[in-house]
Amino acid sequence: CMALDLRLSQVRTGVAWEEVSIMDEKNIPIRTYQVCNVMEPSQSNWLRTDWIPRSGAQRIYVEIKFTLRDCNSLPGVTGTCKETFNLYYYESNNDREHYIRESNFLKIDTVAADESFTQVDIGDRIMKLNTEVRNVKVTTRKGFYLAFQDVGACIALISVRVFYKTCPLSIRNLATFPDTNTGADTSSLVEVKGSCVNQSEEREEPKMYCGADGEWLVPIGGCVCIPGYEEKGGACQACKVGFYRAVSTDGACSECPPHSHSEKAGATVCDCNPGYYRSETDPASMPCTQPPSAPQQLISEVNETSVVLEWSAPLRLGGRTDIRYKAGSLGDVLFSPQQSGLGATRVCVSELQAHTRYTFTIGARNGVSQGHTAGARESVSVTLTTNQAAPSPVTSIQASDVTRHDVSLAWQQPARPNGVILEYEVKYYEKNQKERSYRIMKTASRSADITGLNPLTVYVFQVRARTAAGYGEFSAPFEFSTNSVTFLPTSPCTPSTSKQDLEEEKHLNPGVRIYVDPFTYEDPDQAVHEFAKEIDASNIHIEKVIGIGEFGEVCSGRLRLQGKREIYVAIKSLKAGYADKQRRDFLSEASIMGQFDHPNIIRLEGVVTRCKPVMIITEYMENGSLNTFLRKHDGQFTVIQLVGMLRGIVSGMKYLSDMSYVHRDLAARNILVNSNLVCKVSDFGLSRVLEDESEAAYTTQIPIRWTAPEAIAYRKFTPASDTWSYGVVMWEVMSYGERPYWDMSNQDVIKAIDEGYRLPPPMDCPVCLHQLMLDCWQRDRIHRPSFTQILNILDKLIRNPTTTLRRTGGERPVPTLLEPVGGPEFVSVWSVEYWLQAIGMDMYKDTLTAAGYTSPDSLLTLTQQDMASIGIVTPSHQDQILASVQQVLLSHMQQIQEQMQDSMVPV
Ligand code: ACK
Repeated sequence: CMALDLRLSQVRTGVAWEEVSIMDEKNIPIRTYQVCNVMEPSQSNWLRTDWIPRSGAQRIYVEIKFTLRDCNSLPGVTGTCKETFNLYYYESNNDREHYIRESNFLKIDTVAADESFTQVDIGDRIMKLNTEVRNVKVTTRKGFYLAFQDVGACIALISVRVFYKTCPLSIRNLATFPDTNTGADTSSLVEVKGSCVNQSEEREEPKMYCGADGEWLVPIGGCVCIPGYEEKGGACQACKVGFYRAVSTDGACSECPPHSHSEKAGATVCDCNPGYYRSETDPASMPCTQPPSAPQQLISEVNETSVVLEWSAPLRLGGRTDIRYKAGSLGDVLFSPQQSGLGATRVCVSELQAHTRYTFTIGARNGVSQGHTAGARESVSVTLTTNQAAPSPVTSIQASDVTRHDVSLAWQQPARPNGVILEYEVKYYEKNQKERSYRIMKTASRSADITGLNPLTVYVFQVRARTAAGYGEFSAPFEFSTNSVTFLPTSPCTPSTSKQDLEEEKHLNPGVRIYVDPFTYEDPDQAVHEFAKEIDASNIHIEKVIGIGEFGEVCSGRLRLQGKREIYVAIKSLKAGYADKQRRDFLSEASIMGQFDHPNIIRLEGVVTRCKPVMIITEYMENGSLNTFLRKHDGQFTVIQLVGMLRGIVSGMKYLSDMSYVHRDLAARNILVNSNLVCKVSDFGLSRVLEDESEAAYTTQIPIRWTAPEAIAYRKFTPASDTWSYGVVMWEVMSYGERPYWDMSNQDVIKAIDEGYRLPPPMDCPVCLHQLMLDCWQRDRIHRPSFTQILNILDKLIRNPTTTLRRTGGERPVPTLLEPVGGPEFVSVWSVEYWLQAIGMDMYKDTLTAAGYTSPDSLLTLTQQDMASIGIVTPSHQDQILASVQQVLLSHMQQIQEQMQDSMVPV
């Protein structure tokens, strides 16, 4: 309760009230107000207090102590004697009112004496002391006055106490609630918001209600100690050293889990002891743990060219249950169910080479392995040798040179030959005859010329390979139809199809699109309109000349077609005064281009043939031709960007070769680059094919530096000769537009190639890319990779650039001597250094070279003892080197064997 400032001494007396000093029961003098007009009727004697400020209170309490004479105890009193008095109040802002009219006061209550009178000695009288409390709402003014009205009783006011009630400052659920005045009504509840104590945060908004009697009611919500602190006696105290509290919803601080500690009070997490770790997802309550030790008892079971590896769990799991295993091996092998993240202690390895030594490692990892080691080796390994196995099926059969009776087939070596391929067997039969009657042909090379077929007949071809281990499975059936007409002599080597054939082809082989030679049309305009859209010249807006082409100017400009956005285009025009033949040749490019639809082939928008000049409209390539573009930006691209360009080109070339189109002039100058660095194959002019083929005219037209030897020698233009050119484009790209063979003469280039020399790796060119170039430049065209294979290889490099593209052949001065390949020792592109780098053992480069191990042949005799004697002592390193030596030797032996076989097969 809070007392209000009441000064009794200043209570104004009315006419009848007297201020009297008396002694209280302890003989202390007190002042009282008395009245006792019991003999006269109609009494109304008023006594009021000074102004009392209400100090924010809304309901005040008045406690009155008084004595009252029992009318019966007064001798001779008539009916005028009363035993009650009235209590009044009046609210006011004025603290100094002299006169307040009685009618302005509002009555609080009539007060009567209590039953239980207390006896009080006042002077010589024994009185009974009454205590009465009344309350009233005071909300309208700053303060109030109280008044007492006597109506004819005999009263003495001993004391008047005025107070109001508050709910006292209190802390509930870690929230502080301030001292709060109670409400105005006897039933009112005042809502109060609490504030969180130090080092605590709100869990749910803390609230309580202050009741009319000064009691706090209904606590809601509250606060919780922040992490690192715990609740003690309504406050938040820091966790002691060795304890932690991670989240505010936890209970008290907890002792640090095993293998961890906290050095300061107030820890939210305990740090791991040295050598122990926690993974990102481990809760703070979990003990710190360790990486596992190595798996144990690795055993292998070889089944031909697959292996089952089984092992048991490590000795020490490091205190965790999330152990996973990872298998490793050198080379392209297939792990199932997968290579890493293995939950079970078993993995199957397939697609292994037959008769080959492999080393497999099994490593154990858990949630804390990343960046930490268990101190000891975490993996076990096993070395084994696979058994003999038949070759895997032949893939990618391709037909070329199709005539009425003949077809040339070529195919890829099986992905896993599993030994030296002794021969291939081609089985073929007429499709509608099924396999009732078939013919077999055997060949040592990867191609076969099949003759004596019936015209316009669908044949099914299947090929299988044989090694010492026997025959492999047949390839999937490959269907092809012989022609009804023979080819025009003008395009002797382009495997194209006449219009009539195309119709039949579509009928026989729905879904396979083959390029149609526009020269099989009698009317050249019919051909061009079959494949190209005629554009009205008024829709073309020529802006500027950007170059000179074979037939006239090349301009840039804009094209607006109805209902389409305006686009930038390149416009090739045919210069005035042309002959009919030139018009036909010029438009043949559009007839060819119009058949293609691929993101890496320049797109034809249309042609203008109905008015002059005759024009070919193509998409506009902002960066112009690739060779000039690269020269302009010498050294400015990353290897990945360059490989990205090469990938685009090969993707376009694959599309062309799938359509059976042979480009014949693939070179960086005929690749165009747009603003996004997308490369597109262009220049489909047929003129070079159709010109007068007399020897002299012919060779002057052939781009010698880009052309495969067989195409130079006897005009054998095939997808494989395009592959040769692609190798040269790779070299141009990696050397930023350098001229192939620099300033050597054409004759010298032909001679050098014939002698087995090839362009060296450009500066900073990754080894694997130069290797791919060398593959494209294989003398025997059937050994060159197909565009599909090149595309796959580049995709692999792009997907895994750090391990594949990082290795360059070092900085080489350019120009330099060409590198010999295919010399008598067949080892030119192999080096100890690259090999050791590839298997991660480059630290032994000097050791091995110093001991004379510099070629695959020299490694033939290498043994564990040899290695130990020259200082390679770590058993796992010895294993790894030996396993890899086997593989190196095997692939070299195979290569040599193939080259020897090929040299025996007449080309
Ligand atoms: O190297 P460039 O700038 O790119 O010079 C040649 C020139 O015309 C003669 O062929 C350029 N050129 C050809 N076709 C296009 C095209 N579609 N977009 C942009 N430039 C082109 C080529």
